[in-house]
Order: sequence, then structure tokens, then C-alpha cells
Amino acid sequence: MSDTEISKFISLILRHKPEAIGITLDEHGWADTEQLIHGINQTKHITMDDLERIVAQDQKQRYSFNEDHTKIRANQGHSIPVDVELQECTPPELLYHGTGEKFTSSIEKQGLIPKSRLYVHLSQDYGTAVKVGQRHGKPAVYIIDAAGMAKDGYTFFLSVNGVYLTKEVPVKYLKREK
Ligand code: HQG
Repeated sequence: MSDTEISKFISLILRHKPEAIGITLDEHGWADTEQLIHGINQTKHITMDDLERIVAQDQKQRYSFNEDHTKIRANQGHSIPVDVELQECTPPELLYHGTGEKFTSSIEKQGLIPKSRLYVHLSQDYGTAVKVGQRHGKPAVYIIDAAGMAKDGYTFFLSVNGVYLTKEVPVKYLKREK
């Protein structure tokens, strides 16, 4: 099994479904590292060295260990309600959101909503947004007037791996780019 496949499984466990391997997360999203490895080993094979490598080399730096590596959590992307101690931030003037073209008519009526996740995910660059959009078929990209939202009192967070997060983006702050 490739590191990417194992990483996708770890994302599922640490963001959405820890019960799939019989573990729980604490209120800050931490899993016990040994329990995670043990749980994964019910169906796959992984050692602590593998996990260290996957965390260190992850393209999007999706995971963090605590100081002594006895705990691990996903940095963002959760659907289960955990508090990963996100840092509130002042966003840049503009942010981008990539989505599927099939969602655009609904988005243009409702604005961006988190759907199954805790937050709407936004990126600082257009290229990342295109890639995120491609996960949903033909991509569409929105430019978000983040400075305008911040001025109007909306709160933004920046995850430790550089993803901007906010609870919703009403239609008036959205402009279709692609
Ligand atoms: C769309 C990946 C209809 C939204 C990525 C998105 C990201 C609406 C989809 C991270 C809507 C939810 C998150 C509305 C929003 N009507 N559709 N009103 N509002 N949507 O996967 O942002 O590789 O939950 O546009 O890189 O695609 O997993 O969110 O298309 O950072 O680390 O509903 O996941 O990171 O899809 O992706 P998702 P996302 P990882």
C-alpha cells in the first residue's frame, strides 16, 4: 500500500471517522499515536517509522504530532466537531475557493457553506483553488472579497498548514473567476 493510500486512510480516521478503527479523538482532535497505528494494522501494515515519514513528507502538511509524538491530529478538514486551536487571522485582501461547476448554481443562490465539514476552505492562490475544484469534476473558481468580509465582522482562521477557514461566504462576497 502506497504512502498516499495510507495517508488518505489516516485523513478519514483523523478528520471524519475514528470509529472506523475503534479509536476516539479528544476534544482537540488528538488521537493516541500507538492506538492509531494499532487500529490501522487491523487491515493494513504500518510502523511508527512509516507514520513519521508520511507526516513529514505529506504534500499539504495535513498532520501534526504533539511534542513527544505520542499524539497525532489532522491540522484541518474535520467533519467531526473538534477544536484544533485554530489561529484567528486577518485574511489577505482576496482568497480563492475551488469547486465543481455542478455546484455553482446552488452556490450563487446560497453562498458557500461548509457542507459536511466544520468550515469553508479557502486558499491564498488561484492554482490551489483550481486543483481543489478538480476534485469535484469540471472546476470552477470563486474569488472572495475577504477584506470586505473581515471589515463586516466575519472571522477567519489560518490552519497551521496554511488553509484559510471561515464559517460561510455569503453571495455578495463571491465573484466567479473561472
Ligand atoms: C461545495 C481537500 C452547493 C464546495 C481540499 C465544495 C480542501 C456547495 C463542496 C479541503 C455550497 C464540499 C476541502 C452550496 C459549498 N451549494 N455546493 N451552497 N457551498 N459547496 O470536499 O472545499 O486534500 O467538503 O464548493 O484541498 O472541496 O483533503 O470541500 O466543492 O482544502 O487535505 O461543496 O479538502 O484537502 O466539498 O475541500 P469538500 P472542499 P485534502
